[in-house]
Amino acid sequence: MIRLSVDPDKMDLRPELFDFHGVSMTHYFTDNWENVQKFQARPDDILIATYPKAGTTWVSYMLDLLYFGQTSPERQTSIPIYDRVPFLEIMLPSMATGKDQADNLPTSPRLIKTHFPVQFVPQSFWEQNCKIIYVARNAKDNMVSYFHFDRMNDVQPRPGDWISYIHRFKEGKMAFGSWYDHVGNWWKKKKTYSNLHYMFYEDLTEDTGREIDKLCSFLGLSPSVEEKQRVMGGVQFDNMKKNSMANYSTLPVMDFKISPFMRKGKVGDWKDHFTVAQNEEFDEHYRKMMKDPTLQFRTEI
Ligand code: PPS
Repeated sequence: MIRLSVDPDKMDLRPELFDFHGVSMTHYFTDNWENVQKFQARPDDILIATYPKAGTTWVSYMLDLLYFGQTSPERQTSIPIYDRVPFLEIMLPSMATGKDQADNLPTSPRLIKTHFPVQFVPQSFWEQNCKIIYVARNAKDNMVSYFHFDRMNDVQPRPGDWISYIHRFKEGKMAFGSWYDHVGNWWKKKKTYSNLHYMFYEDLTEDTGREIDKLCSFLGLSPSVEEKQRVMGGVQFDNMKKNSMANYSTLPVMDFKISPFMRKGKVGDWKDHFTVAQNEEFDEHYRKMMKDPTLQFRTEI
Protein backbone atom coordinates (compact mmCIF):
# COMPACT_ATOMS: atom_id res chain seq x y z
CA MET A 1 0.00 0.00 0.00
CA ILE A 2 1.44 3.41 -0.95
CA ARG A 3 0.48 6.47 1.03
CA LEU A 4 0.91 10.17 0.41
CA SER A 5 4.45 11.20 1.29
CA VAL A 6 4.08 14.96 0.77
CA ASP A 7 3.08 16.99 3.77
CA PRO A 8 -0.31 18.53 2.94
CA ASP A 9 0.45 21.45 5.31
CA LYS A 10 3.44 22.45 3.23
CA MET A 11 1.94 22.19 -0.24
CA ASP A 12 -1.14 23.59 -1.83
CA LEU A 13 -2.79 20.55 -3.33
CA ARG A 14 -6.10 22.29 -4.00
CA PRO A 15 -7.00 21.84 -7.68
CA GLU A 16 -8.92 24.10 -10.06
CA LEU A 17 -12.00 22.92 -11.91
CA PHE A 18 -11.92 22.77 -15.70
CA ASP A 19 -14.18 21.57 -18.45
CA PHE A 20 -13.42 18.00 -19.48
CA HIS A 21 -15.56 16.61 -22.33
CA GLY A 22 -18.36 18.87 -21.12
CA VAL A 23 -18.07 17.90 -17.43
CA SER A 24 -16.48 19.97 -14.69
CA MET A 25 -13.53 17.98 -13.33
CA THR A 26 -10.21 18.35 -11.48
CA HIS A 27 -6.94 16.95 -12.77
CA TYR A 28 -6.74 14.33 -9.98
CA PHE A 29 -9.55 12.51 -11.77
CA THR A 30 -8.45 13.05 -15.37
CA ASP A 31 -4.63 12.73 -15.24
CA ASN A 32 -4.87 8.96 -15.65
CA TRP A 33 -7.71 9.14 -18.20
CA GLU A 34 -6.16 7.04 -21.00
CA ASN A 35 -5.16 4.22 -18.64
CA VAL A 36 -8.50 4.31 -16.87
CA GLN A 37 -10.36 4.13 -20.16
CA LYS A 38 -8.32 1.03 -21.03
CA PHE A 39 -9.23 -0.67 -17.73
CA GLN A 40 -10.01 -4.33 -18.33
CA ALA A 41 -13.09 -5.24 -16.33
CA ARG A 42 -13.86 -8.87 -15.53
CA PRO A 43 -17.40 -10.24 -15.74
CA ASP A 44 -17.68 -10.59 -11.95
CA ASP A 45 -16.36 -7.09 -11.14
CA ILE A 46 -18.87 -4.95 -9.27
CA LEU A 47 -18.82 -1.23 -9.89
CA ILE A 48 -20.19 1.12 -7.22
CA ALA A 49 -21.03 4.38 -8.94
CA THR A 50 -22.19 7.58 -7.27
CA TYR A 51 -22.14 11.33 -7.44
CA PRO A 52 -19.68 12.27 -4.64
CA LYS A 53 -21.16 12.17 -1.13
CA ALA A 54 -24.21 10.11 -1.99
CA GLY A 55 -23.41 7.07 0.17
CA THR A 56 -20.50 5.43 -1.65
CA THR A 57 -18.67 4.36 1.49
CA TRP A 58 -21.82 3.05 3.13
CA VAL A 59 -22.66 0.77 0.20
CA SER A 60 -18.99 -0.14 -0.39
CA TYR A 61 -18.69 -1.35 3.18
CA MET A 62 -22.00 -3.19 2.92
CA LEU A 63 -20.76 -5.06 -0.14
CA ASP A 64 -17.39 -5.74 1.41
CA LEU A 65 -19.05 -7.28 4.47
CA LEU A 66 -21.50 -9.28 2.38
CA TYR A 67 -18.73 -10.78 0.25
CA PHE A 68 -15.76 -10.96 2.57
CA GLY A 69 -17.01 -10.35 6.12
CA GLN A 70 -16.91 -14.00 7.04
CA THR A 71 -14.14 -15.37 4.88
CA SER A 72 -11.53 -12.69 5.67
CA PRO A 73 -12.00 -11.36 9.21
CA GLU A 74 -8.43 -9.92 9.25
CA ARG A 75 -9.37 -7.73 6.29
CA GLN A 76 -11.83 -5.96 8.59
CA THR A 77 -9.15 -4.83 11.01
CA SER A 78 -6.23 -4.13 8.71
CA ILE A 79 -7.32 -2.75 5.33
CA PRO A 80 -9.05 0.64 5.03
CA ILE A 81 -12.17 0.70 2.90
CA TYR A 82 -10.50 2.91 0.27
CA ASP A 83 -7.95 0.15 -0.36
CA ARG A 84 -10.53 -2.64 -0.37
CA VAL A 85 -12.68 -0.73 -2.85
CA PRO A 86 -10.32 1.35 -5.03
CA PHE A 87 -11.42 4.63 -6.53
CA LEU A 88 -10.84 3.86 -10.21
CA GLU A 89 -10.10 7.31 -11.66
CA ILE A 90 -8.07 8.84 -8.83
CA MET A 91 -4.45 9.80 -9.32
CA LEU A 92 -2.78 11.60 -6.43
CA PRO A 93 0.89 12.45 -5.95
CA SER A 94 2.97 9.64 -4.44
CA MET A 95 0.08 7.21 -4.27
CA ALA A 96 -0.82 4.16 -6.29
CA THR A 97 -3.42 5.10 -8.86
CA GLY A 98 -6.94 3.79 -8.37
CA LYS A 99 -6.60 1.95 -11.67
CA ASP A 100 -3.44 0.12 -10.53
CA GLN A 101 -5.05 -0.70 -7.22
CA ALA A 102 -8.09 -2.11 -9.01
CA ASP A 103 -5.87 -4.12 -11.38
CA ASN A 104 -4.08 -5.62 -8.41
CA LEU A 105 -7.07 -6.46 -6.23
CA PRO A 106 -6.71 -10.06 -5.10
CA THR A 107 -10.42 -10.53 -4.38
CA SER A 108 -13.15 -12.10 -6.41
CA PRO A 109 -15.34 -10.28 -7.04
CA ARG A 110 -13.38 -7.06 -7.24
CA LEU A 111 -15.32 -4.14 -5.77
CA ILE A 112 -14.51 -0.89 -7.57
CA LYS A 113 -15.69 2.65 -6.88
CA THR A 114 -16.24 5.45 -9.38
CA HIS A 115 -17.76 8.91 -9.36
CA PHE A 116 -17.74 9.10 -13.14
CA PRO A 117 -20.84 10.30 -14.95
CA VAL A 118 -22.19 7.36 -16.93
CA GLN A 119 -20.62 8.43 -20.24
CA PHE A 120 -17.09 8.29 -18.72
CA VAL A 121 -17.29 4.67 -17.51
CA PRO A 122 -14.65 2.52 -19.25
CA GLN A 123 -16.11 0.48 -22.08
CA SER A 124 -15.07 -2.90 -20.70
CA PHE A 125 -17.58 -2.67 -17.82
CA TRP A 126 -20.40 -2.60 -20.37
CA GLU A 127 -18.80 -5.22 -22.61
CA GLN A 128 -18.38 -7.60 -19.69
CA ASN A 129 -21.93 -6.92 -18.54
CA CYS A 130 -20.64 -6.15 -15.02
CA LYS A 131 -23.05 -5.59 -12.17
CA ILE A 132 -23.24 -1.90 -11.34
CA ILE A 133 -24.72 -0.37 -8.22
CA TYR A 134 -25.59 3.31 -8.42
CA VAL A 135 -26.39 5.22 -5.23
CA ALA A 136 -28.18 8.56 -5.42
CA ARG A 137 -28.93 11.09 -2.67
CA ASN A 138 -31.30 14.04 -2.68
CA ALA A 139 -29.69 17.18 -4.08
CA LYS A 140 -29.90 19.30 -0.93
CA ASP A 141 -28.29 16.84 1.48
CA ASN A 142 -25.85 15.81 -1.22
CA MET A 143 -24.76 19.42 -1.66
CA VAL A 144 -24.42 20.04 2.09
CA SER A 145 -22.29 16.94 2.48
CA TYR A 146 -20.14 17.93 -0.52
CA PHE A 147 -19.66 21.44 0.89
CA HIS A 148 -18.25 20.13 4.17
CA PHE A 149 -16.15 17.59 2.29
CA ASP A 150 -14.63 20.32 0.10
CA ARG A 151 -13.80 22.27 3.26
CA MET A 152 -11.87 19.41 4.85
CA ASN A 153 -10.28 17.70 1.84
CA ASP A 154 -7.04 19.22 0.54
CA VAL A 155 -7.37 17.60 -2.86
CA GLN A 156 -10.79 19.09 -3.58
CA PRO A 157 -11.38 22.56 -5.03
CA ARG A 158 -11.79 25.28 -2.40
CA PRO A 159 -15.49 25.47 -1.58
CA GLY A 160 -15.78 29.25 -1.09
CA ASP A 161 -18.70 30.45 0.99
CA TRP A 162 -22.05 28.67 1.25
CA ILE A 163 -23.94 31.13 -0.96
CA SER A 164 -21.49 30.82 -3.83
CA TYR A 165 -21.44 27.05 -3.30
CA ILE A 166 -25.20 26.78 -3.87
CA HIS A 167 -24.77 28.76 -7.06
CA ARG A 168 -21.92 26.55 -8.28
CA PHE A 169 -23.86 23.39 -7.45
CA LYS A 170 -26.83 24.58 -9.51
CA GLU A 171 -24.48 25.36 -12.40
CA GLY A 172 -22.79 21.98 -12.14
CA LYS A 173 -19.42 23.58 -11.42
CA MET A 174 -18.33 20.83 -9.05
CA ALA A 175 -15.88 17.96 -9.42
CA PHE A 176 -17.77 15.32 -11.48
CA GLY A 177 -20.08 17.95 -12.87
CA SER A 178 -23.76 18.53 -12.51
CA TRP A 179 -25.65 16.49 -9.89
CA TYR A 180 -28.72 16.75 -12.17
CA ASP A 181 -26.92 15.25 -15.17
CA HIS A 182 -25.25 12.59 -13.04
CA VAL A 183 -28.32 11.17 -11.31
CA GLY A 184 -30.47 11.68 -14.44
CA ASN A 185 -28.15 10.04 -16.96
CA TRP A 186 -27.46 7.05 -14.71
CA TRP A 187 -31.22 6.71 -14.25
CA LYS A 188 -31.69 6.71 -18.01
CA LYS A 189 -28.99 4.07 -18.38
CA LYS A 190 -31.01 1.75 -16.16
CA LYS A 191 -33.61 1.53 -18.92
CA THR A 192 -31.16 -0.03 -21.39
CA TYR A 193 -28.67 -1.80 -19.11
CA SER A 194 -30.38 -4.35 -16.90
CA ASN A 195 -27.36 -5.12 -14.69
CA LEU A 196 -27.71 -1.76 -12.97
CA HIS A 197 -29.21 -1.50 -9.48
CA TYR A 198 -30.20 2.10 -8.65
CA MET A 199 -30.41 2.81 -4.92
CA PHE A 200 -31.36 5.86 -2.88
CA TYR A 201 -29.60 7.06 0.27
CA GLU A 202 -32.97 7.96 1.75
CA ASP A 203 -34.29 4.40 1.29
CA LEU A 204 -31.17 3.04 2.95
CA THR A 205 -31.71 5.35 5.90
CA GLU A 206 -35.37 4.45 6.16
CA ASP A 207 -34.90 0.68 6.12
CA THR A 208 -31.36 -0.64 5.76
CA GLY A 209 -32.51 -4.27 6.06
CA ARG A 210 -34.99 -3.95 3.21
CA GLU A 211 -32.36 -2.34 0.98
CA ILE A 212 -29.82 -5.06 1.83
CA ASP A 213 -32.44 -7.64 0.79
CA LYS A 214 -32.94 -5.90 -2.56
CA LEU A 215 -29.20 -5.59 -3.06
CA CYS A 216 -28.70 -9.29 -2.28
CA SER A 217 -31.43 -10.27 -4.67
CA PHE A 218 -29.72 -8.21 -7.40
CA LEU A 219 -26.35 -9.77 -6.60
CA GLY A 220 -27.69 -13.31 -6.24
CA LEU A 221 -26.58 -13.54 -2.60
CA SER A 222 -28.56 -15.20 0.17
CA PRO A 223 -26.97 -14.37 3.52
CA SER A 224 -28.22 -16.14 6.63
CA VAL A 225 -30.26 -14.18 9.16
CA GLU A 226 -27.18 -13.90 11.41
CA GLU A 227 -24.98 -12.76 8.55
CA LYS A 228 -27.45 -10.10 7.55
CA GLN A 229 -27.68 -8.90 11.16
CA ARG A 230 -23.89 -8.69 11.30
CA VAL A 231 -23.77 -6.65 8.10
CA MET A 232 -26.52 -4.35 9.35
CA GLY A 233 -24.65 -3.80 12.61
CA GLY A 234 -21.36 -3.14 10.83
CA VAL A 235 -22.76 -0.54 8.48
CA GLN A 236 -24.75 1.34 11.08
CA PHE A 237 -23.61 4.99 11.04
CA ASP A 238 -22.22 5.13 14.61
CA ASN A 239 -20.29 1.92 14.09
CA MET A 240 -18.80 3.07 10.80
CA LYS A 241 -17.96 6.45 12.32
CA LYS A 242 -15.82 4.87 15.02
CA ASN A 243 -14.33 2.22 12.73
CA SER A 244 -10.93 3.51 11.58
CA MET A 245 -11.03 1.11 8.62
CA ALA A 246 -14.29 2.67 7.38
CA ASN A 247 -14.16 6.31 8.48
CA TYR A 248 -11.23 7.62 6.37
CA SER A 249 -9.38 8.83 9.47
CA THR A 250 -6.20 7.24 8.11
CA LEU A 251 -6.08 9.42 4.98
CA PRO A 252 -3.77 12.44 5.48
CA VAL A 253 -5.38 14.75 2.90
CA MET A 254 -8.49 15.04 5.06
CA ASP A 255 -8.57 17.41 8.02
CA PHE A 256 -11.04 16.05 10.55
CA LYS A 257 -10.54 19.16 12.70
CA ILE A 258 -12.47 21.01 9.99
CA SER A 259 -15.12 18.31 9.46
CA PRO A 260 -15.17 14.52 9.84
CA PHE A 261 -15.74 12.28 6.83
CA MET A 262 -18.58 10.53 8.65
CA ARG A 263 -20.28 13.80 9.52
CA LYS A 264 -24.02 13.49 10.28
CA GLY A 265 -25.27 10.65 8.09
CA LYS A 266 -28.80 12.06 8.05
CA VAL A 267 -31.65 12.81 5.70
CA GLY A 268 -32.72 16.44 6.13
CA ASP A 269 -29.51 18.03 7.40
CA TRP A 270 -30.02 20.59 4.61
CA LYS A 271 -32.60 22.27 6.86
CA ASP A 272 -29.76 23.44 9.10
CA HIS A 273 -27.98 25.03 6.14
CA PHE A 274 -30.53 26.62 3.78
CA THR A 275 -32.33 29.84 4.65
CA VAL A 276 -36.00 29.96 3.69
CA ALA A 277 -35.16 32.17 0.69
CA GLN A 278 -32.30 29.92 -0.45
CA ASN A 279 -34.57 26.92 -0.20
CA GLU A 280 -37.33 28.54 -2.26
CA GLU A 281 -34.88 29.60 -4.94
CA PHE A 282 -33.33 26.16 -4.98
CA ASP A 283 -36.73 24.46 -5.31
CA GLU A 284 -37.65 26.68 -8.23
CA HIS A 285 -34.42 25.85 -10.04
CA TYR A 286 -34.79 22.16 -9.17
CA ARG A 287 -38.25 21.98 -10.75
CA LYS A 288 -36.83 23.35 -14.00
CA MET A 289 -33.87 20.97 -14.01
CA MET A 290 -35.61 17.69 -13.15
CA LYS A 291 -37.30 16.78 -16.39
CA ASP A 292 -37.98 13.07 -15.81
CA PRO A 293 -41.00 12.55 -13.53
CA THR A 294 -40.02 8.90 -12.95
CA LEU A 295 -36.96 9.99 -10.97
CA GLN A 296 -38.12 11.23 -7.58
CA PHE A 297 -36.07 12.10 -4.51
CA ARG A 298 -37.13 12.54 -0.92
CA THR A 299 -35.61 15.40 1.09
CA GLU A 300 -37.08 14.09 4.32
CA ILE A 301 -38.29 10.73 5.58
S1 PPS B 1 -17.35 9.99 -1.02
O1 PPS B 1 -16.23 10.83 -0.54
O2 PPS B 1 -17.97 10.55 -2.22
O3 PPS B 1 -16.96 8.59 -1.20
O4 PPS B 1 -18.44 10.08 0.14
P1 PPS B 1 -19.70 9.11 0.33
O5 PPS B 1 -19.28 7.93 1.07
O6 PPS B 1 -20.40 8.94 -0.96
O7 PPS B 1 -20.66 10.00 1.21
C1 PPS B 1 -20.36 10.40 2.52
C2 PPS B 1 -21.67 10.70 3.18
O8 PPS B 1 -22.34 9.46 3.49
C3 PPS B 1 -22.56 9.41 4.88
N1 PPS B 1 -22.49 8.03 5.36
C4 PPS B 1 -23.50 7.41 6.00
N2 PPS B 1 -24.73 7.84 6.29
C5 PPS B 1 -25.53 6.97 6.98
N3 PPS B 1 -25.13 5.75 7.40
C6 PPS B 1 -23.89 5.30 7.11
N4 PPS B 1 -23.49 4.10 7.53
C7 PPS B 1 -23.01 6.15 6.37
N5 PPS B 1 -21.74 6.05 5.93
C8 PPS B 1 -21.43 7.19 5.31
C9 PPS B 1 -21.45 10.28 5.46
O9 PPS B 1 -21.70 10.61 6.81
C10 PPS B 1 -21.50 11.45 4.50
O10 PPS B 1 -22.69 12.22 4.66
P2 PPS B 1 -22.80 13.52 5.60
O11 PPS B 1 -24.17 14.08 5.32
O12 PPS B 1 -21.72 14.44 5.21
O13 PPS B 1 -22.70 13.02 7.01
